[in-house]
Amino acid sequence: MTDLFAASGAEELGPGMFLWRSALDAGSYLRSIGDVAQRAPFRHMLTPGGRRMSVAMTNCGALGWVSDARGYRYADTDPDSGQAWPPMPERWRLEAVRLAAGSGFDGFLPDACLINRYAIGARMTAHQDRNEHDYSQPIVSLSLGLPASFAFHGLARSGRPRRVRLESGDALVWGGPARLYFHGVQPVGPGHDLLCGPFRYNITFRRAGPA
Ligand code: MD3
Ligand code: FE
Repeated sequence: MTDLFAASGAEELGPGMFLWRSALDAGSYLRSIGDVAQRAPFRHMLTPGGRRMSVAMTNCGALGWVSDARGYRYADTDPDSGQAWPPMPERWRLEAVRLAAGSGFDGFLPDACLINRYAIGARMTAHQDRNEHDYSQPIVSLSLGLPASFAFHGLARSGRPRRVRLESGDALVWGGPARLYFHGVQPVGPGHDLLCGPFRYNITFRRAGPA
């Protein structure tokens, strides 16, 4: 923990990685997730290899992350409806920009917001996020509902990862040298969250398109 960020409440896990504990009002986020999901329902996408992802996903914002037999990419319409993704709530965007700036990343311009829903047992294997144009822009992630063990490596997937338990209301900012780190989520354990029931939600804000 650096003194600079200790004062503002973030823990610097490593260069470019900032953890903000209890930074969010989970209830208000959950309501907005419901609004997005009414227009763009959660769905289990297929990996390029044809496997059904255990995490259910949807998106809001100008661009949304999609996966299918053709690969991983960002799309400006929901492939299930042919419609534009629902707009990114302005309060979400402002919060993401504020968290990025508070972590040392001024000028964050998110145009994509991926919403992950983990039922009990759902997980995300280690991967890099590299479908975005500009790796100088950070990724801001918000966790709601059931806790999960988040695991991260460095620029290679090798070796034993470091682990962080993410709880409802926590925010993570990844930029600079950490932007291309391998990371994943261990299977979510059984439990019940007062707001989110048997689910964990993760919202990630990204700059996906060109500046
Ligand atoms: C580190 N989501 O959607 S969020 C993803 O909890 C994703 O659902 C996880 O990985 C989740 O791609 C982790 C934290 C996170 C997001 C993006 C990163 C960490 C990151 C990009 C680079 C390095
Ligand atoms: Fe990721």
